Amino acid sequence: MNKRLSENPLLPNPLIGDAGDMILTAEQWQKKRHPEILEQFRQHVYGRAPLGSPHSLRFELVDQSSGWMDGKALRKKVDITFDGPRGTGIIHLYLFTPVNGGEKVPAFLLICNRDKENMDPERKVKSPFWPAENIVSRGYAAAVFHVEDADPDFDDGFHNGVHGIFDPLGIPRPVDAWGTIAAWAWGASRVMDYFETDPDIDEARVAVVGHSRGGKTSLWCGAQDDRFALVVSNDSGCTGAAITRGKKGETIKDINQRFPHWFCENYKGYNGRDEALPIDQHMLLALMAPRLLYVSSATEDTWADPESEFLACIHADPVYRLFGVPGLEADSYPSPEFPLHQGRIGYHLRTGKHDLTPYDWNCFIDFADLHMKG
Ligand code: GTR
Repeated sequence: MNKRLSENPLLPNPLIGDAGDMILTAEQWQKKRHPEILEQFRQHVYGRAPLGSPHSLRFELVDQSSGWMDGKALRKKVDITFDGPRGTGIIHLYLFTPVNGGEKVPAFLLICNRDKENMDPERKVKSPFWPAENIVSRGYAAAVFHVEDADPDFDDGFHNGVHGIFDPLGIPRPVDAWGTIAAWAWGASRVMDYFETDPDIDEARVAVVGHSRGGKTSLWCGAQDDRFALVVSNDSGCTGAAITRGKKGETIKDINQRFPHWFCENYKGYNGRDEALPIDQHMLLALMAPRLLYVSSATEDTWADPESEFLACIHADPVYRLFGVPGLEADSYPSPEFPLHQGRIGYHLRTGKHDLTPYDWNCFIDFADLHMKG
């Protein structure tokens, strides 16, 4: 393995606690180190959601119909509604489940950050971004919601979306208040709340998938919500799967300047000062251990920096080993189209541009078949 990929003396060690203590057992990790790292990401990067599942949360099945996908799928449309002190919000979930004689099925939930036509519930548009027919044909439910239902993706001073509904009025916004990525992650967890009530879904085998800004979101969601058995990040790059220290392409400063609403205010204090952060993104990945994690990159996606995404997997691996399971099984940086699927961290590099493609989806499903179906 080349030097850049195997060593970086500046990287914080996930297995050394805040007080300098060595973490030697899975139990110490779970009880002490996991909460410490999660707290640091809340405080310095993504911000703190003011609540988990609201008491007001309710699910309305607005459509249930059969005969979809040549009779092989059932479609549900579910409105996931919540009230806060300053309004009501609705996440519109679309769900196709394979017809299989009543057995609960595992599911892939996509956090959709692209145009809504990519998630067409009528299936007039069959976008490769969400290949629902393929997902269903392989025995998984295909679920999707749009990020905009949780929070529109622009900087409005946090007045719209779930920030506007739940944030207290009349006090200055805390420097660690939740940003937009945290709001989207909160939305994905509310979908999991729904899955726990759906008799067709095996809630113990649900994957959350996101591309790019959606991939940053799936990682932050999975880090906080261990009900997700598999967390998939595609081309998530800066403040997603990619190690920040030594990263090529997008930097903390770039991302905070272009998307000032994505992270908490504190994160802007690290513009040009990556090394001052007490954490790095391999520690975010390590928060999934020993659950399943999948990171994918594309050769031309230099803004995200594929090597730094791979590097994060390498440096998350020791935490998986603490649990007695393999994390990333790799001797070297893989060639394109040579997916690494043996450990509990999967990785592949795809030839091509920044995108979420049928190749990527097939790899995620192959990985799920291997680890989640047995
Ligand atoms: C880019 C941003 C990336 C990535 C991407 C996307 O402009 O710099 O961090 O999130 O958008 O979401 O497609």
